[in-house]
Amino acid sequence: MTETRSTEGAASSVAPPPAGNWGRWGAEDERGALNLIEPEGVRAAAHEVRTGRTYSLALPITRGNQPAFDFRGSPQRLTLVSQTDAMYDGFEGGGDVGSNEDVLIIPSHNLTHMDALCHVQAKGRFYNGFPADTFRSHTGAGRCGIDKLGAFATRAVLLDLPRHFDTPHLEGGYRITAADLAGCAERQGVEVRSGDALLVRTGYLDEYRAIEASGREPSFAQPGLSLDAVDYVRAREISVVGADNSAVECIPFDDRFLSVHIALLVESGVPLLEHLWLTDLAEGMAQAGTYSCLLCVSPLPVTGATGSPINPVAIV
Ligand code: UVW
Repeated sequence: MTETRSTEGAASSVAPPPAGNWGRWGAEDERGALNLIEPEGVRAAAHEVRTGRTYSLALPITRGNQPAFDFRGSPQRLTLVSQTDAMYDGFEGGGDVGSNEDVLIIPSHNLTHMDALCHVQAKGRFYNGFPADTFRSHTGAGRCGIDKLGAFATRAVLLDLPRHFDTPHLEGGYRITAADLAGCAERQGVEVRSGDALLVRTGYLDEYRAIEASGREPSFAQPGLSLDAVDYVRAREISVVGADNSAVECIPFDDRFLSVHIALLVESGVPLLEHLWLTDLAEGMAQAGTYSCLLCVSPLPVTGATGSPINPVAIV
């Protein structure tokens, strides 16, 4: 189907990329592969809960000792008012009462976060062919902002690659292939279904923590999905991909700069969840003898934002 759009985000002429999802859910769609999550699938996902154990997949939001690209800076928790400010003194009985409040400053692509479909553009286009110049400094994303994705719940499958390969973590730069994912799923005895979230554990965060604790400098290279693994995601109609590394994809990048971001976010409309803490979940799932669960994710509805901190909750 050939779609048309102008530079204002309305219709002119743009051909969808091959093997992508442009136009699949309509010319105005900004939710991409999250459309694959049907109410029936959510009801079925609730039945995935076996033990009732709940796992937060978020890293602590602190100023230091966390993986972050330098240009993004650290999150800041700044005290706005504190109980020692005596700010209630003028109120009747207020002299005995105090309160504490913060201001939070958090780079939206630091720590555990969700990438909106406007996070990356290729050849001047976002997902579904929306022009990249619909993004403005003042108002943010005119199209495909994080507010357009919204909260979701779905069945999730965890693929624990270090366990599959019997190693503490995959090596920096390792390119995870479709065969790796398929082999891991088969070994774990789990089926991946249309609309599922795919959670990929590489062991990167465990390695990062060990290196940090030893005082050494963590490597820039990270294990992650290769372009070949994108075929696995597309073929199984996965709605969202998350991983315990910084960019879901491998670093150095496969083939070209941000190639997997382009293939998933831009071409396929598949949102990404990054810096997920998957180690406790993997342990709990191994004990429970299951690799599927209910996953609930709620990005902050910041209008026009390119991403959002998240605290994903997996219920096994
Ligand atoms: C990039 O990799 C550019 O950003 P993120 O880590 O949010 O995917």
